Amino acid sequence: MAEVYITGHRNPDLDSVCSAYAYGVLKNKLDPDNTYIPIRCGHLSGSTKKILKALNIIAPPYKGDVFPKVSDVMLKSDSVVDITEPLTSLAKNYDDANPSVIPVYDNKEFAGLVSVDDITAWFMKELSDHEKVNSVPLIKDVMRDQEDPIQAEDLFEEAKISLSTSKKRGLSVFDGEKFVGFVTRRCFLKAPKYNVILVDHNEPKQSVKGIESANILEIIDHHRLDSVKTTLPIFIDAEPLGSTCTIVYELFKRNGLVPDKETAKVLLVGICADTLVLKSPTTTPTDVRVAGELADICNVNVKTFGHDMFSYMESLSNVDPEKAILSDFKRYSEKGSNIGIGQCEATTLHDIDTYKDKFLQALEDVRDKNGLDWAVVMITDVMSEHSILLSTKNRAAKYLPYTELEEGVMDMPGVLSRKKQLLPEIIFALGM
Ligand SMILES: [Mn+2]
Repeated sequence: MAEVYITGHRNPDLDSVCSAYAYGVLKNKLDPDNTYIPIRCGHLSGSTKKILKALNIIAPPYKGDVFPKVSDVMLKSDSVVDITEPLTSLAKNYDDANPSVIPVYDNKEFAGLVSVDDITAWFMKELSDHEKVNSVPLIKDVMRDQEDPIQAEDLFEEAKISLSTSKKRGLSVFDGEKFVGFVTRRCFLKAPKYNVILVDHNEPKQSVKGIESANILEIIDHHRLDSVKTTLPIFIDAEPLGSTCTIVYELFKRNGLVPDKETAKVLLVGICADTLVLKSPTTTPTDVRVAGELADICNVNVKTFGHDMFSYMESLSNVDPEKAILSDFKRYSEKGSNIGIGQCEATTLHDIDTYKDKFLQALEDVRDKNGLDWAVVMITDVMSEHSILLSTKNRAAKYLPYTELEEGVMDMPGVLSRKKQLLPEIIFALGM
């Protein structure tokens, strides 16, 4: 029985979170011999949190990396041996497991590790002093100084170095202040690998930290391929559809299954989010059909459901502008310029005056901190299919085909897609 993590990318938007959740449901049905655990490897934006909460969807738990940890290899000992017991009481442990260290206790409190080296050293001294062993020592008589404990959450590779540079055969492992196990050199012979399925992304730099040290089992995605390398052949389902949730639903169907009502709702959320309620130019007929089928399962109307969903979003006048810009921010290198394009969704553009100045300021900070030549953010009102572009000063800005409302603020009626609509205009302007 293996554990397999399913993760979206590091900026966990609704499609990422929802596709991980729903694919976990499907995989656990198809393969009950293993456990599939949806996770997220980044923090949720305020709006994503609000929408999930309003729809009673619990986001997958946060897991920042898939590097192997001490807790994955540490040993535990069931027997509780007290340091006041004679050394012979360890005989059973040696018989059973032949360990190089054994944890011992002082009145139920962890007292330290006693090692074969401790025991050998005591006997050698006894023999050199008296030429024979006169009595059976107590465990506390043979125990020597202890090395500092390591933590269960410590990285495997770091703990391996700690132990190999120590004179000890084993180190005790703590979880905070509590003794939880111990490691010996044998624990570090081979690094364990986490099993991971990637959804809604395939590029290693967008993925959970430590992905290069994990086994990637599958990729389910709707982005361009710039994929991680794998050692074994894997299952990949990459389709140019509006959302990963659409692909996940198709996988349910291909396996002769229908998602339950809750899972259908989660999938519909992901589709509505990525396709801006089926209005974004990335929307395909498949997305439209799948959204309809999911809406039927949930007994809702796609439009109403999607619009309600977006109405739970946080007003941009209440958010930290830099965080909001960076929560969905993509970098491009085009025509010798480094540019960054953020996108924020809003339920209305009428309140833009209340926050545009602090967003323009934050854009300059984002540009400077990230070594960019030009930073812009499109504020998109999904319902009215309208965006406003906020932009740092750049000589190419005047070549954009949008009406300038005031300095750094441009009107973009009908523009919803960064990738398909705005980016080509930016590239064109840079070439002028
Ligand atoms: Mn997506």
